[in-house]
Amino acid sequence: MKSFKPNKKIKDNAYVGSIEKYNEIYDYSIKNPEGFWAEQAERITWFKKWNKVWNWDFDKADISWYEGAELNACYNCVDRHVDNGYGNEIALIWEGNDSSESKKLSYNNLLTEVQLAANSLKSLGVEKGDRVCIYMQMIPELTIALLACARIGAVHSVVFGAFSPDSLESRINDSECKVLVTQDTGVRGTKNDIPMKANADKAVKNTPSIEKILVVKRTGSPVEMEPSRDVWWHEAIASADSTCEPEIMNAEDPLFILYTSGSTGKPKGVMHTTGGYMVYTSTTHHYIFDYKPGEIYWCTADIGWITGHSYIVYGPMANRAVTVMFEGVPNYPDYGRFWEIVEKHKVNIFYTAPTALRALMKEGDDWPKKYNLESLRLLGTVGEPIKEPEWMWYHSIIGNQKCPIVDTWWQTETGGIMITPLPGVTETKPGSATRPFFGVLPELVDDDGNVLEGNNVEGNLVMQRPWPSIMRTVYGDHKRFFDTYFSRFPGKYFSGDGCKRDENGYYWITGRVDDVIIVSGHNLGTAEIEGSIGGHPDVAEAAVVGYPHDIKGNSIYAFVTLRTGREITENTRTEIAKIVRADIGPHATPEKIQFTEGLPKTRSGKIMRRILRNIASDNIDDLGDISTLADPSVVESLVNNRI
Ligand code: 7RM
Repeated sequence: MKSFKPNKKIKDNAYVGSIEKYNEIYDYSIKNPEGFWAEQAERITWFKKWNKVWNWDFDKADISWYEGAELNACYNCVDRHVDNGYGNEIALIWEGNDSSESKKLSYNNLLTEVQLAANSLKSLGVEKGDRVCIYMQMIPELTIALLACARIGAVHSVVFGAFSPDSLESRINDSECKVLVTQDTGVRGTKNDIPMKANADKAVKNTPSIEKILVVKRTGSPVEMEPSRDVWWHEAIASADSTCEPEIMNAEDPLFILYTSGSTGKPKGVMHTTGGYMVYTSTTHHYIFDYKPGEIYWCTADIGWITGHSYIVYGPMANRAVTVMFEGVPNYPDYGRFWEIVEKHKVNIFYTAPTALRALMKEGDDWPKKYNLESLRLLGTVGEPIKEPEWMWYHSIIGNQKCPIVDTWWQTETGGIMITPLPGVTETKPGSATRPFFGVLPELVDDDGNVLEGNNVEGNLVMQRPWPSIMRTVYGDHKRFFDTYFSRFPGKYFSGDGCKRDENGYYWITGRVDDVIIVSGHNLGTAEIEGSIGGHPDVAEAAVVGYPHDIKGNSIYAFVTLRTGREITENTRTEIAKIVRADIGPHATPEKIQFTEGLPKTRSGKIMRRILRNIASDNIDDLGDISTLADPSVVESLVNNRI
């Protein structure tokens, strides 16, 4: 098993630089959680301190942090830095879809813009507690809109800019948003007129709660404006007052809602509150990205996902970081775009998703090698298990073997990173998210809820107690919150993920537990089989699902994408089968292997196995909802080429 120690330079400069120090802080955080989280809360500027650090009862799905305290999230991300004399420092580097376009906003600039936007929202009737839906691409006004909502105590609900009008409509209706913020059209990769306002217009035909639409002019393409309802952002801010005092919010007042698709039924409105979320995102950003003043930090996620909320906006900005925001995609104008941006802005800390790494790795090493990546000192990943080939590529080709990789496990529901290496501490193993962050107490349980003690065990990943940024409820449906997360294993938070703990106590996420296939009584994790298939040198990516089999119960069906330029030969299938047999065993050998140009993925890169399961089982008449796919067109070719 390969493992990689942080080098001396990294260790010597890190906030936590030894395993002894980590153990000491971790033990303290577990023995005295209230003491630990009271101390970490000092990163935040409070208008009033709390009466009690935490209160919780998992049997009622009832959780609160910093009860009685008062703060404002926007004040913490912007005003206080200006008050402390850092107003001229850069807050946001925005990089447009085309490299000719980029912008820098200082904390002073941001304070000005946010106050104007906040007053514009107020003039449209938004009051403390109202919900504001934000449906935009990655432009600076998106960040400004989030902070403006936080400033006036409005609850934002960001809907990822590629969602359809129907998805937007149902999300607006679920939380009864009063105002919708959008833009004329959007640019992303080769798409240069994404019809944002037109989509919004379709959605609001059936959203009685929407009173006003605030429209940012991004491209200048003509859009229809309904004079009694629609207001241009630039006109609203031109007539807005320049000062807007931040609203005093309670620690447990909602900060935002973010919808996440459940395995069944309608999307869940994951609700996060203010105090605990700010403490946890700033603490994790500080220690895990080991952020030092002046460093350039780039998280490539979209703000439409939790990663963007927590690690582009709130965590970094609370820490007065320079945060990069990118409008485009990794392969436009070519596969060197990420690395061009790293070179251009001298990015020090880079945080991305395995799916992006696989897509880039597939195109070969020449793209990254064209650019100077010397500024990089720390790399991170999030979103799905990272497999060894892409981990090694990231480590050697991008990180030049000198950057620690933090493989961060967390969820929309957790609000912040939960299991992760610390850059100055952890000897990393490719594919393992390693150890819990401070204050996090994971446990593995079997399907009957028995605790699996010791090492070399595998089971369901649960949390024994809350952490400050755990979601507080499913908006409008507290019972669903309880049922989804606290009923399967009473008294514990169930993540829905399977996980093993190895001989060193390292955690390895094996994927969603609903991704388990039982073949002849053997529980097989899809992730494990996929990892094995990925060991074939021609394979770029694989997804496996089960389909019914008379004797074995289920058989395995693998969907496989080859690397660019690799051919399917008459031996490819047998070679893949042989590798799986050797790695895992004959029971895990895929019965069917279908080669495909692409896999059905959500826009955040998660494979929608439900669709693949239906194709594999020949249930092609009802594949279920495919509207949330990044590229719904792959489905047709998958169906036509099924075996
Ligand atoms: C942040 C985010 C959550 C699910 C989670 C896992 C999977 C995320 C990792 C990972 C293995 C990781 N939020 N996941 N990070 N699996 N290693 N480092 O992705 O709500 O969109 O997804 O993603 O299954 O439960 S999310």
